[in-house]
Amino acid sequence: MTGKFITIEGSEGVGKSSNIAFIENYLLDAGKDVLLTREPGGTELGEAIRDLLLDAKNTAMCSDTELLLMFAARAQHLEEVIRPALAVGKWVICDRFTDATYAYQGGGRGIPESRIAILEEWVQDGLQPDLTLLLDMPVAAGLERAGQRSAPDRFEQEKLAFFERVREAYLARAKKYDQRFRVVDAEPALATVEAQIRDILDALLKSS
Ligand code: Z5A
Repeated sequence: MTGKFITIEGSEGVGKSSNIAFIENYLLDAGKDVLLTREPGGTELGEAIRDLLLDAKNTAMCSDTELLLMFAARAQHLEEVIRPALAVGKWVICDRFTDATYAYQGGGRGIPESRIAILEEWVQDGLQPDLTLLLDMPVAAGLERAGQRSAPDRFEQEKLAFFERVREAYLARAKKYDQRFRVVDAEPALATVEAQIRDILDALLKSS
């Protein structure tokens, strides 16, 4: 028995957290056994790695270290949480996954895709999400929403141009992998965003 693997992606302030709660409840109401998790993190070791990655004090972290830490956390997450959950038929909702690496470390930091692809193949061994929801909106508007937060982490301290590259990389992946990606317009009011997501989930529920 195999579950479904759903990942949620997007740049700063697009409302991932707000919409993930909706997705979880919608799938629970549909009778699915749901597991909610996140990256970087999702395991005890992964959460410790997350702390290193997000700590605004770690200004000396180079891009390759950042990339390798993302995949170190992911290897643990797949082994300990994601693969076992899928194997017993759970629907795994993951707040960010490898598309975030292509967007942030690839688009944002400028690491070549080919290097990321080597680690992806090594760590995932062919496993890909069944569905990736990309919440998309203009970067400046997203940053304005996110700007209400008090203490920005190491990523949130980046400038507009960084997040523009992140968004472009996400949209390029959505185009390239259009079988599993669905792009959601995240700019309107929450109820309108939820309506788009509901249609996408209904289609997945129907086909499974
Ligand atoms: N990262 C990476 O570089 N490489 C990787 O491989 C992975 C991750 C896996 C942590 O991720 C960082 O890790 C992330 C990328 C990097 N850094 N950044 N940036 P995270 O997912 O934990 O962090 P986040 O991006 O800050 O996510 P978040 O906390 O879920 O924020 P959000 O998407 O912006 O969601 P939100 O908190 O729900 O919404 C923001 C605000 O907007 C909030 O006040 C809401 O009430 C409001 N909101 C939401 N929707 C609406 C609508 N529709 N209208 C009006 N207002 C709204």
